[in-house]
Amino acid sequence: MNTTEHSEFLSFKNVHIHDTFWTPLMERVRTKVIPYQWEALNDHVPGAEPSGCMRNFKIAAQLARPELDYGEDSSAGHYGFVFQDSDAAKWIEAAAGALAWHPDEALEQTVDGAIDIICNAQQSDGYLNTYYIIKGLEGRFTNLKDNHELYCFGHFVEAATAYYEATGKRKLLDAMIRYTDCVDRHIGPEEGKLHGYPGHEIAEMALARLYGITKDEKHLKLAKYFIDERGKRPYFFAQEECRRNGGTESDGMDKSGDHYHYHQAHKPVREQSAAVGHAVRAVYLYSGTADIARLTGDDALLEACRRLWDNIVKRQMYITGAVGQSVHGEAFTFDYDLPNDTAYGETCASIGLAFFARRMASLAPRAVYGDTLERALFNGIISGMSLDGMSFFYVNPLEALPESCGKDQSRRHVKFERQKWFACACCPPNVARIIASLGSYVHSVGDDCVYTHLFVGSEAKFVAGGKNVSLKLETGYPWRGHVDISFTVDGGEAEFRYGFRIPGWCASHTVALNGDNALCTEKDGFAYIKREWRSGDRLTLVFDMPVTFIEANPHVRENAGKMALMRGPLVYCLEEADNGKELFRLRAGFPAHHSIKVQYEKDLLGGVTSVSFMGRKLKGWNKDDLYRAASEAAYEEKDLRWIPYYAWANRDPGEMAVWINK
Ligand code: FUB
Ligand code: ZN
Repeated sequence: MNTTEHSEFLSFKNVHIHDTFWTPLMERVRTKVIPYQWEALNDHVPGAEPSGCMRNFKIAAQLARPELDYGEDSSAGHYGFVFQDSDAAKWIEAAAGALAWHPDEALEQTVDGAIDIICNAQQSDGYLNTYYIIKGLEGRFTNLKDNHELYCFGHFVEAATAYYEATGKRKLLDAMIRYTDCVDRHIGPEEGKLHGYPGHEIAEMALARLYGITKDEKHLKLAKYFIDERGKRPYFFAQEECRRNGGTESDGMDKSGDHYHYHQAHKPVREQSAAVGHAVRAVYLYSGTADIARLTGDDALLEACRRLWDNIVKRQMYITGAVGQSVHGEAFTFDYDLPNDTAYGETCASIGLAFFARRMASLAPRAVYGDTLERALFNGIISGMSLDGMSFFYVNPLEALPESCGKDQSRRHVKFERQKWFACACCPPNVARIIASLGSYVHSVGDDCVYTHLFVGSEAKFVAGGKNVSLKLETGYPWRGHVDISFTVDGGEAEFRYGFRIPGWCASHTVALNGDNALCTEKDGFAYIKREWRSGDRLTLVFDMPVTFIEANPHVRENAGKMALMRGPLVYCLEEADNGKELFRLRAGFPAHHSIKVQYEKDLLGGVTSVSFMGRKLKGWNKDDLYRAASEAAYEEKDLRWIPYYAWANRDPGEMAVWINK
């Protein structure tokens, strides 16, 4: 493994964002989403699905009684999904990110209060999962496959590390270290322990992050064990099922791997090469695998990550960075199968893809990782949240026809209006936590090089060339491709290489250093300048950002004869609100470039750059003729107005399409 290519992303603590695009979004998360979600976790949102999440912690901590009226589940005391705890963890993580850029005593007190309740529920041996605490501890660690114990554990480890990073407070961190010890006492390679691993991955990357703080080898070892053990024969999931049913472990010996594609446990991770199964689980696993590959220098794991990465981005990813094509199992399907109107594209899955991209970028500076990261962020992730921050998409289709969503079972999962909350509320707090921690996706620092992966207005502080350096990035991205980067070096010069990603969508760019053309070396889509940087040095990057018509690989049968539109990192779409009904009757017609109108509209959808040009529309048709002779003359001119995909479904509900006929 070429460890000289490794780098570590700066923490959100060290990258202060002030960006024309992202700051309003982050502020929305801080001032609206986080308070709203706190209300939701406490069942205080009228008309929304109850969560039961904080109430479960109170019952587990014996601070509340279980018999309050929560419907059928109330007799058993625990309300909601087995993984309800994870919503609180994600909320804490989001709050941690927000506190890092905007100190807020009241919010911090609320989080501290939540942590007190959560820690009160912790058992004397460190165990902390409300489902089993309430339902009976004898059941714990008996169904790792389905019951999300290690998923909730992983989310809490993530929350604890984030809150510690943001505030320096250790209460939750120490609680999670104790919980890790507890898990470690029950699961591992030693005789007498369960040779198991998570049914829903995340603990792998969470433990890697914990190790980053504690440097305790035990934490890294447990994460590595989860990766190494997964998919080995005989299958642990089969064995635990037999044990639950009163059989012996050997009863599960003959179960085939086909049962475990959903969990990516059909074969050892090192042997996997195609993304399969539940998409969120998959991308979380690959993210954790990339962490362990880097931290342990394991080439076989790195190769597996590269194969899985290629399979996703070259064959199974939507243009929006959505992944997981099918509602059945919320899962990947097969290469080039990318249906637009039945797409699943769970918001959490795009978030997981961003996690994976960040980790792959940490392993080697290749532009494709940052390209994918920004593709997911600017499109499939933020489409998950309304512009007012008060409603959310779980599923992110690339085409919506309201009538079909209501009348066709196979499209029931597709919504054309965002919802306030969900019984399974994994996505809203996940969007909040990634946006709140955006600072940790911008730059990474390696042995002799500092890399910029995302162009986000910000001020970053780090050590390079032995000096304290601050790097200020100013940009009008994603509307304009102009980026100014200025350096401040404490105490003279600092020699290091500085590399920035040349976005994959950009065909032509210029780089100036202190006003003069700069000579850069380029490798894998990064441009590099090595010099003694000093205060006042300024780089000016100009990325040409024309409107681009995109085709899909011809194997993507759903997009045959169709095109999509991008400008910079943004994918665009057509909506009924601008273009009328029956978007499927439209044709783009490839206008000459000069007749494309690109216009920043400050009053449209919170301020967006729209794209308009004259396309064509199939003219009237007698409703009683199901078929007729085809004719080019049947088309009339039609002005098409495109808006960024992330902003769809923020006006009157209606149709939407990303891909239309050429
Ligand atoms: O299983 C926990 C979460 O719920 C998953 O990550 C989501 O896909 C949803 O199924
Ligand atoms: Zn989700």
